[in-house]
Amino acid sequence: MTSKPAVYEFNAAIVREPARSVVNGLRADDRGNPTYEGVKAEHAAYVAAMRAADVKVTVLPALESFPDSIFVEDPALVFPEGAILLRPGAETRVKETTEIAPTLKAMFGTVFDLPSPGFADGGDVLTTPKSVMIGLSARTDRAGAEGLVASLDRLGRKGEIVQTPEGVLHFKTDCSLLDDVTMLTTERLGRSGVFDGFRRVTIPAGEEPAANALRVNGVVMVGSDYPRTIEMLDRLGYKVVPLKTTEIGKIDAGLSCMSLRWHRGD
Ligand code: CIR
Repeated sequence: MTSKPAVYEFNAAIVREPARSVVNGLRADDRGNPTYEGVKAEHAAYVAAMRAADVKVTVLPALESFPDSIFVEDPALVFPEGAILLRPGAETRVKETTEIAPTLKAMFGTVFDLPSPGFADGGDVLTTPKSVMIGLSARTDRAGAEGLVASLDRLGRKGEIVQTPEGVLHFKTDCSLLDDVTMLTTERLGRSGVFDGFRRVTIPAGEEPAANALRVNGVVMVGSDYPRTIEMLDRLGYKVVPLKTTEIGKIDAGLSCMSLRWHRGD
């Protein structure tokens, strides 16, 4: 008998090539447009790191009409048991769900739609061994979160509604799971008490965007612009893979956003 994979064990992922329009991606504060070439290079390195971590990556073509469509994490959620098509909270992103739906329907036996009404972005959803945490934010409202809890229940998963810190794009902008019991978190999110059942590793002040790291199998992918976070995780014994996120950071993205990941049974 084989044991159940850990929630950070993945053998399959979906990514989407950046479109040239990615330079017009949504952002809260304008620090200048990212360059297309820069985003493309960061995306390519990310895909290579996924493959090096033994993940089979399916690469979808770019969608020029959707500048933020490289961030495939937001329009859907995937689990070994099935997928859930979400309704992103930004108007320009809602139809990304329609674009990714055929791929998910071809790859998963079970695909649910988020019930109406409400909105939910995958960036607000953190799967842990205890529950699937859903952060309320400007993108995920109460109705969307409650609909998602109902969809998760149909997949046999427990949803838990929490709060994303004020002014933070997504719940996972500020946290990531490092292992079964440890959460990497910003000080502001850790302070809220949502991770009281976890061991907490706090991001050094000034490196907050590093919180959107990504544990994949034996490695933790971390933005290479955050040396103190990298050193801290290294000292704690994690095998860190630094990846450049400078360009995607200009449109408020980090490392979880660029893939949908799951453990595919045979
Ligand atoms: C947006 O504002 O929707 C994109 N510019 C960034 C999305 C990042 N996605 C994520 O954190 N899951």
